[in-house]
Amino acid sequence: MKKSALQRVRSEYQPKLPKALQGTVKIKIGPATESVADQEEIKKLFPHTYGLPIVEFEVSKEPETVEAPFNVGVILSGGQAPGGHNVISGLFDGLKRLNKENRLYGFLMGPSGFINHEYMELTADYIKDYRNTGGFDIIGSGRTKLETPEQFESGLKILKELNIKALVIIGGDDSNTNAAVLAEYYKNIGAGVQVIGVPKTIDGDLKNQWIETSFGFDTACKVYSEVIGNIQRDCNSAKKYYHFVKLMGRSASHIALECALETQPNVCLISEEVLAKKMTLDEIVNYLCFVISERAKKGWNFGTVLIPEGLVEFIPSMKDLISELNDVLAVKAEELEGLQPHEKLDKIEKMLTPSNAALYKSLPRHIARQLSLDRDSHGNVQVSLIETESLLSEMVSKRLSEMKDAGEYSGKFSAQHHFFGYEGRCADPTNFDADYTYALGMNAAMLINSGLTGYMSSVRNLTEKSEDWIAGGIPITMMMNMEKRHGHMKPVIQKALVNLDGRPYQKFASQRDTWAMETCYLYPGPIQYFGPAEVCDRPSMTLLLEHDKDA
Ligand code: FBP
Repeated sequence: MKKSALQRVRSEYQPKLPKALQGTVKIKIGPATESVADQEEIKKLFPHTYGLPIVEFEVSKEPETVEAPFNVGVILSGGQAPGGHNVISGLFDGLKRLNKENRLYGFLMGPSGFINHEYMELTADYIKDYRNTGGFDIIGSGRTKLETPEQFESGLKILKELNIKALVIIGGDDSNTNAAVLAEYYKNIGAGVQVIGVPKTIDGDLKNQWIETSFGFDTACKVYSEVIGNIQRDCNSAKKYYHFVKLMGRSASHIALECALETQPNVCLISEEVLAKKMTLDEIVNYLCFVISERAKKGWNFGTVLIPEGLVEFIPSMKDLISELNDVLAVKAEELEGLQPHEKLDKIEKMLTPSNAALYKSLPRHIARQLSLDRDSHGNVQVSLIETESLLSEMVSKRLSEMKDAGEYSGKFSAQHHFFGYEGRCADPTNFDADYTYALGMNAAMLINSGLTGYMSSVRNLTEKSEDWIAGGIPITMMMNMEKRHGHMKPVIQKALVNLDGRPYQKFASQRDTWAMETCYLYPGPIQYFGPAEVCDRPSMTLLLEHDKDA
């Protein structure tokens, strides 16, 4: 395989491990746990894996003992996140450290590879080319939901055939919820298979008191921030455009917030705030027009606006519309099939309740069309396909001309649109993500060797030096509560949205007016792998602020 100069050098990088994982480990078992809410229901649903203790690994003075050999399977689930390859490298190295005979199998293209028995053995030679690289191409990923007993039974057949005693599922909140269900199922039938989850998603919404961050968030935000910084420099040089930048993150606005803290744009919208204030689309447009007209008074007809990908679903009126559209598209699928795009839109409009029909009609046609596209496998609207950045800029442009006619605005408005999502999801991991993911993988091997199931690999204390990170496992049931999904109450891991009382948001809110009226751009520059630790190993601002550190 031909490699770039950086690829060649970077493949030699040896990720830093917490002290506890550098040699033989000793397990420290904590007290029994409870789920974050709905204890009785969750306990009933997980009779074998509820209430397990938190565990931590410590340095052992005992010499390394060679354990009996065993085999492990691994699945990459959902959207790519930088560091997935290092989870697998760390898992592989941990297994080999325990016993050279241990084997690791990768299921191909996500959970479907497990269900359909598509797999490969991961050898040292094969893994070598993927160390410290981005992407999930080592075995591929997919979004098949692993949730039915038939799928669990089908998977069990291949696990037995390959003599696999533990399965590691690298995924987001849904995939880890399903990992917990699978762990319970296998325990209940005495299958003798352990299941361990690893917290992945660039969206940063799989986090809580025990999981400080999901991997990939750090790298993705640094990639986006570099490019936003570059755009801001361009913006400040030519002084002629407003750049509307949509940032990935299906639901929560953690990515937009982190990028705002890193780059100090003129505006950053936070979906959670929009929801809390019950803001309408008109109010958002008015706010943008206010900032733009104030800046125009200073002769500044340029600026940057960051928009979280999930915004439309947080605007209450849009949320109602999307929810009714979900029903209409599901129930009236046959009637809508085969219609020309414009006929489909007209027909849908007639099927909606009057207030939703009015909103639907007021949207630019291309946005109405995007809102009416097929849903994903979870029944959700595919927010990454909705051009919220152009929706807002078109509405702003219209309002500004009205303001101009009324003599309230005399600037020039010209917009550029960007969507940063896929560009950052497969970037080579930062040192932080490379170290964190390698530790998560090595830690998963130690959890398996300790005979545990239904646990999430956890590495904490992440704002300290990596040698002081705390490694261990958190029972997944502990992070669960009951939520309504597709009309039924289900046990799920609580999703972490931006906390409006938290330090990252508070810091942003205290400075945004200055960023709006002045020009205070920060230019973070590209990710650095070699150089001073304060540049190369710095965690995200979100993580630092959440842990009461300066950022
Ligand atoms: P995960 O939650 O699976 O990590 O994926 C997150 C994400 O990258 C979102 O930010 C984005 O909305 C979505 O995936 C895009 O999905 P797809 O890769 O299917 O286009």
